[in-house]
Amino acid sequence: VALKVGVIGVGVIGQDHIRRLTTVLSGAEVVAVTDTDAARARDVAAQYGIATVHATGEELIASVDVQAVLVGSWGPTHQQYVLAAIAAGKPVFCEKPLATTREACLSIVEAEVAYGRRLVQVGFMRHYDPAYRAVKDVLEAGELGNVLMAHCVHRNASVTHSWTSDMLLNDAGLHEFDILRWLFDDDIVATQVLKVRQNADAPAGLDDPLLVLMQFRKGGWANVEVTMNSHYGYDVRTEIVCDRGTVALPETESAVVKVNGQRSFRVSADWRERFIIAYDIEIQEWVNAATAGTATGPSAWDGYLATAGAEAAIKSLNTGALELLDVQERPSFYA
Ligand code: NAD
Ligand code: ISE
Repeated sequence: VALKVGVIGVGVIGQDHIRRLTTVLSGAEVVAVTDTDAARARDVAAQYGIATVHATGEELIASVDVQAVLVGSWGPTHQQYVLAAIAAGKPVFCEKPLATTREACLSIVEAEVAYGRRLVQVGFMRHYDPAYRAVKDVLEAGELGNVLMAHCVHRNASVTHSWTSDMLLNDAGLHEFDILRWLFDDDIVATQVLKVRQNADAPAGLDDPLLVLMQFRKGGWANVEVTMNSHYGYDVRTEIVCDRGTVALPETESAVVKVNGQRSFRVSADWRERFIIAYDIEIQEWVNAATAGTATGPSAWDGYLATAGAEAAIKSLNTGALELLDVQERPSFYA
């Protein structure tokens, strides 16, 4: 019997997840949607044959027809919906960020711990990307020794004028705070953000690009370039430097063409194209776990630490200094 899913927020990623739940994955059926843009919710429901359009997220979560909740609305709305899902005892997949402040994330962590069983999975899809998983497998095999450094790149082709400098850190950069903790198998203790000469095509006032440094508890360091106006495409790169070698994401997932003295390959247009397989695996694993009455993958604790990292980075953007992450002890629940 298919898991009955309700989706809150049917913008770009909400619709993309509905598409994959409906036409790609197995074991789930989208039975309800809601969006503050009611006309959009009605259009999406009609397009995918979804039975019910709810007036609010709370109404959707409370519905007896909804067994599991997917939150794809704007970041500032995540806390209220994830808390409501936990209160209802329903598995919830929440797109990143888990919530936009450390305190809001902590309230979710505390609610889940009090509930006594994992219900929350956070949308850090890179954990499901075959290339990132291959890098993680190499690191875990141990032949390369300890992780010392990482050199990373996170480039988007372009952004709208609504983008602010903070978003390079708590929207795009958030993934880096999460995935580097996972790859280093270590917590980030401090971060520093360096401003770079502004890209000539970035909107006035947008600090683009930024260089983000992260210091790890065991002494490792990572540097991450975050660029929002690469022009040429969406490009995510990571090279991990270890005692006895390095391991990196491949330059491309596409075919490499050599002709007329040139070598070339396609660069992804955006995150939807680059991480399409990762999103499919991520949401399928969420459906499987929710059907089994549990949650796996990136947890509320991971969401809390990523937001804490981004918050410290925003502080550093303003002070120019190395800023310590201000975080709680990890509850044994998330060991
Ligand atoms: P979007 O603006 O296209 O869609 C957001 C939708 O939420 C809109 O339809 C909006 O009307 C709706 N909404 C806003 N407030 C609401 C509320 N209170 N209740 C219900 N609906 C509400 O944005 P998007 O690009 O789809 O991003 C949505 C979320 O997904 C963000 O948190 C973003 O960071 C995340 N995201 C994650 C990835 C990823 O790679 N994992 C990629 C893109 C976006
Ligand atoms: C977007 O919200 C994402 O999460 C993408 O993964 C990221 O690369 C992009 O910069 C964000 O805007």
